[in-house]
Parts: sequence; C-alpha cells; structure tokens
Amino acid sequence: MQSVKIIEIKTKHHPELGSLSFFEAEKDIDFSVKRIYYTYGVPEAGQRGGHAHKKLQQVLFCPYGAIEFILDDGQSREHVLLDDPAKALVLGSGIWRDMIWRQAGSVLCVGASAWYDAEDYIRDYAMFKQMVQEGYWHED
Ligand code: T46
Repeated sequence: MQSVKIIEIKTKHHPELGSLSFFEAEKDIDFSVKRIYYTYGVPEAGQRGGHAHKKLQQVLFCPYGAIEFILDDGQSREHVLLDDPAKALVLGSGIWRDMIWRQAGSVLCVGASAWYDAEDYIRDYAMFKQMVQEGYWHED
C-alpha cells in the first residue's frame, strides 16, 4: 500500500544488558520530527484511531506490547501488528487508521512531521472516501 512502510529500527544488542533501538529523522525516515506523543494505559481490546490525516506523516513504534493497525487507503485494507520494539510503521497522509490494543499496557510512541493541528484530521469515513475518489492525495 502506498504511503505505508514497515521499517526495521536499527538496534544494538548487549548479551546481558538488553537492547537499544534508534532511528534518525531525515535519514531512516524522510521527514523531520516536530512532535512526539505516546499513548499508554489502554486496556486489552481497546480501540483508538478512526481518522486519517490530510498532510501529516508519522513514524509509529511500540516499545512494549502489541498493537494492531488496520490501515485503509480508500481502495484496500491492510493489517499490521506492531509487536516488536525494533519495528516501526511509517504512515504518510491519506491513510485511515484504526488501532486495537492486543495486549493491555502496550505503549504506542509516535514521531510526527508537524505540530498538532485539529484541522489536519478527517474523522468522517464517508468524507475520507469522497476525498480519495476526488484525488485529494493523488500524485501526478
Ligand atoms: C494518530 C494516532 C496513531 C493533542 O492535543 N495533541 C496531540 O499531539 C495529539 C496526538 C492529540 N491531542 C488531543 C486530541 C484529542 O483531544 O488528544 C486527544 C486524543 O487524540 P485522538 O483521539 O486523536 O487519539 P488517537 O489515539 O485516536 O490518535 C492518535 C493521533 O491523534 C493520531 O494523529 O495518527 O494516534
């Protein structure tokens, strides 16, 4: 699916002292990170999301637990499970996302390309579908 990428986060493992994962904006992802937010304390089977973004790009990772993403570009759907701290999902604009917490206490961390802007959200699925049909995200 265009605008959806799964990347492996570079990781250094230590035989006794665990692992350290890192990624660098504008190198491992092709945008700079202007905002960081994280979601936690969600019960098992809790659902969040239910929106798409007009412009925002994000890198999402789950340092603890398991979170399922149901991604929809208006034509097809794809399920992605973030259950590995060294795996990240890079989401461009124009992707509807629903998230289901598959493990209580799972933590979702996000690096976003822009400051928070409520106007960038599309929270009405019918409107999202209409924007896809009208070519809102169409690249020439
Ligand atoms: C996304 C998924 C993965 C702010 O005031 N500032 C912020 O930076 C964010 C992200 C949210 N908020 C407010 C807006 C709402 O009043 O926090 C409240 C909860 O946000 P929302 O219902 O959008 O949360 P999720 O978990 O459904 O969605 C979030 C992001 O908003 C969204 O961009 O892609 O995580």
